[in-house]
Amino acid sequence: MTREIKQVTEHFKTEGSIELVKPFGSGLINTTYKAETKEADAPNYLLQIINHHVFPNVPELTRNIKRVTAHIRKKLEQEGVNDIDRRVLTTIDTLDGEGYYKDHEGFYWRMFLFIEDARSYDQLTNKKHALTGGRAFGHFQRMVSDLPGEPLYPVIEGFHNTETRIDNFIQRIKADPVNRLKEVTSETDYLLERAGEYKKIVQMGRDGVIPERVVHQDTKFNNVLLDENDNALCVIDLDTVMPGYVCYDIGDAIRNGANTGKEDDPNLDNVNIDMELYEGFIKGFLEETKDILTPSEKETLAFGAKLLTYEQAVRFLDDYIDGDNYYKINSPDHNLVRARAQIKLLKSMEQNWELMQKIVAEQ
Ligand code: ADP
Ligand code: GN1
Ligand code: MG
Repeated sequence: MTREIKQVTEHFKTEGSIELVKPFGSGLINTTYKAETKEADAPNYLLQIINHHVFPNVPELTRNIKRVTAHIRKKLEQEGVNDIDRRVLTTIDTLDGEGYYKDHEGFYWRMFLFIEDARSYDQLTNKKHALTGGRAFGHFQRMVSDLPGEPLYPVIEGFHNTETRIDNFIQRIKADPVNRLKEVTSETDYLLERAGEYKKIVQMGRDGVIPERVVHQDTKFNNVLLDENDNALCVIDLDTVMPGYVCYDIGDAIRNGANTGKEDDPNLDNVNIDMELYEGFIKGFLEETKDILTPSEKETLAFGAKLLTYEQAVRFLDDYIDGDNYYKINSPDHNLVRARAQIKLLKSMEQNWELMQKIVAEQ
């Protein structure tokens, strides 16, 4: 395997000679490797197999990422920022000048410059992390808010469209393809009772109450690279950057980051919203974005946290009922454990809802 992967790297315009390729990171969608070069003065690289089932149109996905990274790079240059290669992803082309390489088995590969001395955390370990995460995603939002040209390609149609997510979920429940519905009726009931409430954002967009923007849409804290002092370097994992609503980004950052437990915590007593971390994310995000958001958008931020948690519960449970075709799993009931943890987190947010709104209003 390693020899074959090394051969893949030969199709890219790299400096130095790659001597080691090893698995890297903990994402649920793509497969990531670090490719290390022999020479001390040659950079290392990050190599990924793009999940072609999740992202069917790799050329358009690649074009989106190139447009976004080129725009951010230009702005950082104009601002005179040092160390730009650590502040934005650098895409590496193939020898044919393409942004990806398709191998003989049909796998799509891509490469970035490896950002050295950076780290990312699957879980926050202190309060400052929340402020840092909020600022990082807010800064990203500010950088891409004036991306010129045609809208980005919708790489996953309806990605955070709760209306279609719920419709698909209902179809899945009806089909019950692997006979798992009987185990999960209390969870499906809980989610379907709330379906009406969670169609609100898509409706507000359709009515023109909130604008569509370029948004990241996968704002897990491990998608922020931090330096050795835990200051944010750059936002990564740009596959889902496409048109959407701003509450998706802060909402998913809180869903993922302001949880006292893990995303897949089997012990639901561990899972609650941490209101201090919540406040950190909101403060950091608004510090960066308050001048560009409309009053109506600001009003959707707290709701975004509930919305993305609701949606993620639907997505994990949908995948469980479907027989686990989407997310990588580590045990047969992993998606169910994940869905239950998201439902517990949502219940905790429902209990803290007044305070969640108050914190946004006070900024
Ligand atoms: P996934 O979609 O599977 O989450 P990511 O693009 O987030 O994949 O990459 C997985 C992990 O690899 C990240 O969490 C981060 O730790 C690391 N990583 C990604 N890009 C870089 C980079 N350019 N330099 C250094 N580390 C990176
Ligand atoms: C996936 O790729 P990764 O692991 O950062 C998923 C997100 C989910 C997340 C849940 C393209 O993110 O939407 O919120 O898992 N990405 C895609 O952990 O579906
Ligand atoms: Mg990631």
